[in-house]
Amino acid sequence: TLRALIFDVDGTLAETEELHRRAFNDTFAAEGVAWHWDRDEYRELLKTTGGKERMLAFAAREAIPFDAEAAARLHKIKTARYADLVDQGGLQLRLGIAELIDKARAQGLKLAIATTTSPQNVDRLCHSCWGRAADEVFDVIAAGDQVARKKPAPDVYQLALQRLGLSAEDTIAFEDTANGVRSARAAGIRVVVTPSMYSGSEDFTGADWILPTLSRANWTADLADLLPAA
Ligand code: XBP
Repeated sequence: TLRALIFDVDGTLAETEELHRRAFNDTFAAEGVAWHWDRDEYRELLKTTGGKERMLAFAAREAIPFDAEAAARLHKIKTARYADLVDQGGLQLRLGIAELIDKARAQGLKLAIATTTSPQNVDRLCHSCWGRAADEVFDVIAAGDQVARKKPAPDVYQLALQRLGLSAEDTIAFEDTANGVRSARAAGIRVVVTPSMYSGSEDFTGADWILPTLSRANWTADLADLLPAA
């Protein structure tokens, strides 16, 4: 039986990656780092999950001297900048998310997050989009730095399951990227993909469902039998 829905954040709850990209670029400019990531570059860099890891991967590719300490320092500034950008408003939940979450709640399902980003960023998004703190919207929040290996490793989904006190068969994951699908599947969790602005051309092999959005029309058709009757 289905007992919980587990959501990825970036690209799944909302199209956040342009704000992340801006926060990175603003940080580079403010700190006198001569990097600028345009959309094509960022699409490529998104293959590395996690902001610190992404900067390290970029530096390695460009053979620029850069270490974990430098990444951590810049990332702190980037996270503060991202929070400011989210607080300015303009971020919207993707189509169907608010309704799906309300319906899941009404049916007694638990709600969880399995994300590569930080709990602070999840909280800013929840304040901006729901007007509520993250722990008022979700029962469990499993985040990137709380596990050893980021997506596509299963760690963050395993942590979410552990905190929910459920097994994989009791849950469905919602993702927007190939890395996210691999992570959820590696944890044994069925996964719905809604491709996002940056992930549209990825290979979602392994996904149980691919839906253009989670709008009511899509999930009643495809997920109705998985969601317990009201
Ligand atoms: C999204 C990411 C994140 C964000 C940046 O993964 O890869 O790294 O781009 O977030 P997911 P941080 O959709 O699995 O959450 O800079 O806070 O790491």
